[in-house]
Amino acid sequence: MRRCITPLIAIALVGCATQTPLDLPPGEVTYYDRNHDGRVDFEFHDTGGGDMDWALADRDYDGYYDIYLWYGIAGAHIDKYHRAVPTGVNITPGRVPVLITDYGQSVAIPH
Ligand SMILES: [Ca+2]
Repeated sequence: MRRCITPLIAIALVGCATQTPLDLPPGEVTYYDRNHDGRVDFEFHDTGGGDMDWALADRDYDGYYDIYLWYGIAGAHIDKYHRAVPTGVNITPGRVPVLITDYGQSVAIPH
């Protein structure tokens, strides 16, 4: 019986895990160049609902996203993420459409 319970608990825990960008609806995607070096470093996904929007941010401008942000009513959930930033996409001029981006790189990202 114990062997049956352990896999069920594991499945239940996975089911409760936070959604990753792969699970989230892509919505309308816009790209930003925050440090004006010509390379994308912030990708915003507008899903049409304020509590479902999400974004990817390259915190150190090395060409790879470092975190994803999932916006909710009480702020943003931030977690690690690693993927090369896209090339050949249209960069939207101006500031990103959200206030919370990466907290100015001053907040530790959970492991
Ligand atoms: Ca950039």
